[in-house]
Amino acid sequence: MNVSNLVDRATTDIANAPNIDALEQTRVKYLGRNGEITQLLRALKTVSQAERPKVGAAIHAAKKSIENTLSERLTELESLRQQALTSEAKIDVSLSSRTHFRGSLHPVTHSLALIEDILVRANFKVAQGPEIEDEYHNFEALNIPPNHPARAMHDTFFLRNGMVLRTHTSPVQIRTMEQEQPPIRIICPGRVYRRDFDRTHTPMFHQVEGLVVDRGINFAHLKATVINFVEAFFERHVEIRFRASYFPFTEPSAEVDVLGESGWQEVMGCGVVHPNVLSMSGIDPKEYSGFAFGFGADRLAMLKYNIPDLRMLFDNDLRFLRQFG
Ligand code: 2U9
Repeated sequence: MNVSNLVDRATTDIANAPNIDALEQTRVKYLGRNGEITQLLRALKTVSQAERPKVGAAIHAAKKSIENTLSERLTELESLRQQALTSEAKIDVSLSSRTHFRGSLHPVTHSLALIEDILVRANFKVAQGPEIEDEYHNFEALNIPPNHPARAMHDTFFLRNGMVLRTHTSPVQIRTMEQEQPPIRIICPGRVYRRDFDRTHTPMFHQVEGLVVDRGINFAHLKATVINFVEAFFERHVEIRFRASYFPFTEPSAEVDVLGESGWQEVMGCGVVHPNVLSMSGIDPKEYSGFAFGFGADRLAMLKYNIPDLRMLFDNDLRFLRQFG
């Protein structure tokens, strides 16, 4: 039984193992269940009593030695593998990075947030209501009876169940007046729908309407509110004119124009709430009066950012939208 020869062979095998898998096979060859060292240990019982301690010690020393050599080679092979992996994954730190864009608010979302911020700071509360309305709240309660020509002007989307897509957010104000007595000071932002599609009209747009009802409210309160709002929104001094107009739900009524680069631009409508509108919703017009205004937030965004075509706001063209980051 030549133990030292066995250790020499094991040492050579271990040194020649090219990788971790081969090394494991070498370990099994010598130390595994049927490995050479294991077999020697098993054969120990055939050795004479006198020789057994000496031979046993020699085999155990050989086993220890092979174990140490294996463990050293394993460390070596692992570090070689690590080196190979690192040099394979070549990272070129001089390569320029891919361009990526940070998201931003849609110009209409941004304008709506700005509008709400200005008016909430002016002590208006935000009120909301359904986009599918009955004709009473969308028309009749606003002093627009059936067959009134103003109904045709609204280009209404009618639903098969007799409801309509609201053509303005005014029904939200009606619902508020039905439930609350003055003082009322609300704005109603939201989506509205009209059958209309060209450079300055889209079938869905975002309206913001305001309503103030209290004792002694008059046109002067309306004027001050509108002027302060418009200048806060455009963030500059603005030439403003109030041009007499007509709406069924306000009397007197006016449209508001601002002076832009291409002359006067209409930005909103407004007026003193018609007494019929107050009384239909349960508010006594002899005790209270109110003013109201309404505008398209999309249209205001268009003017603020010099957008030539309202439809651009709904195309979702990233080349357009990225300009508002
Ligand atoms: C109640 C009473 C009165 C809201 C008003 C306007 C004038 C108006 C248009 C502007 C452009 C709609 O978006 S647009 O097409 N709006 O001109 N809106 S006064 O008056 C109300 C609303 C509710 C109870």
